[in-house]
Amino acid sequence: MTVHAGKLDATGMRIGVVAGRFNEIVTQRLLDGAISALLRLGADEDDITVVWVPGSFEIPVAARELAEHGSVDAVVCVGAVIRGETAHFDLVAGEAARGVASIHAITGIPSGFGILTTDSVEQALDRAGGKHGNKGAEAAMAAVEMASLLRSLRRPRASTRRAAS
Ligand code: INI
Repeated sequence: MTVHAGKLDATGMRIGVVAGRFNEIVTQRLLDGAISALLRLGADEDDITVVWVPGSFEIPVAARELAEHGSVDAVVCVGAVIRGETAHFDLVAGEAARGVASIHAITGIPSGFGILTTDSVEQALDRAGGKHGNKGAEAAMAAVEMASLLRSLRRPRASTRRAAS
């Protein structure tokens, strides 16, 4: 039996982090959480690229560009979509989620999803370093684990290597 699992080890990884400026009081905290987590997992500060975009709707465009042309092992997306009185919330949240989810399918680079969708700023702050943790940090950890897993899945099997030598 062969079991694969990614490691929470970002040593030597290049990571892109895309942050939406809309609701910046929340997203700056998500970004800080993501960067702290990456450094804690062994990433070098010089290997982290941060990209700011206007809002969550624009996050997938920049994340895809980084994944395709930025020589990164993973991307982490952080944003905050907070419900207002119009359908804008659903449109922005839906497009952001769909766009981020499609990045791996299109580019083969994993993407961590740290875009909050909440009813209030308070709920968002609770999840941006408050009582419910930091979803930016969680997204960064998931991205590192997936990048590590994909490395493992793409490595030729030991038996294949033996046969070839
Ligand atoms: N962008 C967000 O990231 N969060 C929001 O809550 C939000 N709301 O509520 O409107 C939001 N809108 C901006 C959107 O992401 C685009 O930047 C804008 O529509 C321009 O394309």
